[in-house]
Amino acid sequence: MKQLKAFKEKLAKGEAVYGPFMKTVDAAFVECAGYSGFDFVILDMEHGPVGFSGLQQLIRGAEASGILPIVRTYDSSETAVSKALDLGAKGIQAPQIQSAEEAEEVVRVAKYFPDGERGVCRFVRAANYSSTPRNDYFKEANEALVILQVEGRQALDQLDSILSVKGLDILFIGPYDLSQSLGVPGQVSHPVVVEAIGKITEQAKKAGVVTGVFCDTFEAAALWRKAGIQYLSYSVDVGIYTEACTQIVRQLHANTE
Ligand code: 3PY
Ligand code: MG
Repeated sequence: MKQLKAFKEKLAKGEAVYGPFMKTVDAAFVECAGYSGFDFVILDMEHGPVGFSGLQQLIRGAEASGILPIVRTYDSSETAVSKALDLGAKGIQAPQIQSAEEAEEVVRVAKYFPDGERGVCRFVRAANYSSTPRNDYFKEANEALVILQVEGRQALDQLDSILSVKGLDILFIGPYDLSQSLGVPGQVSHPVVVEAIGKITEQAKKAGVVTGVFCDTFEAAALWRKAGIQYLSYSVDVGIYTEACTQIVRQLHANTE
């Protein structure tokens, strides 16, 4: 998929990539994100309602509108990861990784031989239901991104070993869970959270690992971009829609009353 190649090229050049989390189950929202110029969408199975049959429609929407479909898996188990990839996700993002062992396990179930031991089936959507020649498919499939979320205190203590895991493409920082684990739930711009994100970013930079973060303000996006974070997940479809509706209602009242 050319979007995956373009995405990787941007990261290799030190550029930023942008995309929202998606919690809606209608592919139209994914298409809107694609047509508006975002680089990727994160289809959220951890906090959103989508199941696997809905997920494949969202992935089709991403392909139709030329945006890279990444799936945040509901956990880091084998089925959560490999089913998302079987349906055509070009990357998986596993939540709540606390140790190098957990990180290695995600890589193991996300990659085929020789990089891992992902369960093999070539009669899946990702292999065009067997139309893709098998050797091409296994090789292409191993190009999918492995993104791991660190968002707990334990992960901070284990960071160096997590960063050394082979097959990790992007280390993603979840500021909301991180804020809770640091004792200031929801306060994502609290100095202790900002300091922790800064430290993680620096540590990852030293290890040569690309970082990502969630932000829901332009100020946070600018701050973290300046710190060197490249994978910027900006807000959530439902939040973006709510914000737009609120502004429209406010404007209508102001202009018509
Ligand atoms: C967090 O902030 O905890 C995330 O997982 C990002 O959505
Ligand atoms: Mg989280």
